[in-house]
Amino acid sequence: MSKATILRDLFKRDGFFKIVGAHNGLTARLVELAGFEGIWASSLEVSASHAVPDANILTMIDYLNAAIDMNEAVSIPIVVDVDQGYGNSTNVIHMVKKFEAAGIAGIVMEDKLFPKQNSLLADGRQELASIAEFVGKVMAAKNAQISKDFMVIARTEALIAGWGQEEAMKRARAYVDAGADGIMIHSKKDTPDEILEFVNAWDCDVPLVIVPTNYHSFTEDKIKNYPKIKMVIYANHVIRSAVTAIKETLREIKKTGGIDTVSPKLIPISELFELQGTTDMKENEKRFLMSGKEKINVIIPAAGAPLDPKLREVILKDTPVCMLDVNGKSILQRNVEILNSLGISSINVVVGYNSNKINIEGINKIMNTNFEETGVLDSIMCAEEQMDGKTLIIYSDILFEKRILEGLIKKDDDIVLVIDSSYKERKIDESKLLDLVIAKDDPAKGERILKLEEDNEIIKIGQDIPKDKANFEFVGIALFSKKGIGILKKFCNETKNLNKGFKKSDLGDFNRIIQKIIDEGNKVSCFEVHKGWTEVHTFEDYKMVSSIHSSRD
Ligand code: SPV
Ligand code: MG
Repeated sequence: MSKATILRDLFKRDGFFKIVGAHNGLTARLVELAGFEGIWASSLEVSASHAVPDANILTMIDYLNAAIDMNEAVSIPIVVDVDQGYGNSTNVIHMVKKFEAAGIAGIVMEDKLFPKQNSLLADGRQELASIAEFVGKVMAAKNAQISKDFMVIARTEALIAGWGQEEAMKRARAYVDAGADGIMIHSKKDTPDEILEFVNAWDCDVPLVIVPTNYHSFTEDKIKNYPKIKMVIYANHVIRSAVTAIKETLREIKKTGGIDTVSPKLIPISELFELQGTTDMKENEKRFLMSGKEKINVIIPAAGAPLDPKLREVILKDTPVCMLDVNGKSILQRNVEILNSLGISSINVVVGYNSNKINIEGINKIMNTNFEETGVLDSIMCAEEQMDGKTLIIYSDILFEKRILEGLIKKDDDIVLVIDSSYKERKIDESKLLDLVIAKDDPAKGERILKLEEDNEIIKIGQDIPKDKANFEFVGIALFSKKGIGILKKFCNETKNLNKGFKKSDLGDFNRIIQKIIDEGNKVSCFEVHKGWTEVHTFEDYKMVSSIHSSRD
């Protein structure tokens, strides 16, 4: 339902309803939270909040922007005080177009001349437009609106200007004839007498609106006796109470020489955060920002010497595998670029063998001095300090497509391994040891797939799994939540403590520790891919990736 319809329905209800003046999103929200039915986008409040007089000094755009802020902050309708429409009928047409398009429920337009001055100003210049001119403006406004429910309420300032009851009545009737959806009758007297005289004489079937700022003793228990009054505006009490509170706070800070005594009297900062929609923002962050933009630490174990003699002797010489040049760019450089493009910049590379050859900008090198005697898991654990939150472990000798990481980091399971269902299709050297996986569910048949939602999990992982039993291969990429990385660290440290005099790969390989984690009842989830990655262990692997990766990427 549009806010214009909601406003119209409020006018159809029995009795009257109250709207309260506000000047920005926050004050409008406070009005809604207090349970009022609508917002009065008061020209007095908005201009005062800019510290300028309420005298058409701000422009239509200033009032429109303030109204938009208020409208976006609340779910109740906004009735905008549009002064005299900021000009003649031509300005009115443009004004209605703008305010209606912004979702404003209705406007109150007054029959004063431009520039107007506030109605309550003691010596204010209260010059009225001719009836004919203002009738033209009401007709222009009604003609300009698009939806049938947008409300144009005409405000006569005849009593404010001292032109008397008869003039007020003549004007109000003429504005109704011009199509006004309501009449606001305003008075600056300190009793409701002249308003009541008007209300009692009112005989049109169009609702009345009042603003009892000066005749404030006319409270709701009295207003209810006048059924022609349908909307009551408490026009400026929000900004006046704000000024009262601000002055008091400033006075106390000045007087006591600090904020110690005043702080407990104020709303906690947490309440301010809540008021400005921070909870919603955090919720949205979880839903729509990549992994809630939780920082991801990357560990790349790259300490070992290359295993394949042909690769080492012919191509690498004394370079670590991660620095292997694949068409003009090293494996590590390519992977760092993918990580950076996903906003991941905390990249820790555990180095050992010819560590001086690993020179890439934007990485943190961590030394595994014992690299000759230890394995991949020991290298990972060299970065234990860096594993203090969500952690991505990536083997140093693999190339992969960006989409794999893009999908993986959206998962929020505690431990997720990337597994590939294509290994059976690949031509593989029989002697090559693969990190095979038995997952609970088989891969889906058919085309290249990338399953994000399925809840598959790993049952077994290891190089000793019979090839015909396995349904996937571990790619060498694993993601751990803060809790998940805690589990990995706990298992590694327990293993170390068990083996006193711990040395040379006692920790076992990564697969073994994952298997242990599973065996002790922890869930290890998976992110399934079909191709899109390759490892570079051998000279043959190198020839293959060189033919795929061009120097352009
Ligand atoms: C306003 O709140 O800006 C009004 C009401 O127009 S009054 O200030 O009484 O004129
Ligand atoms: Mg006003």
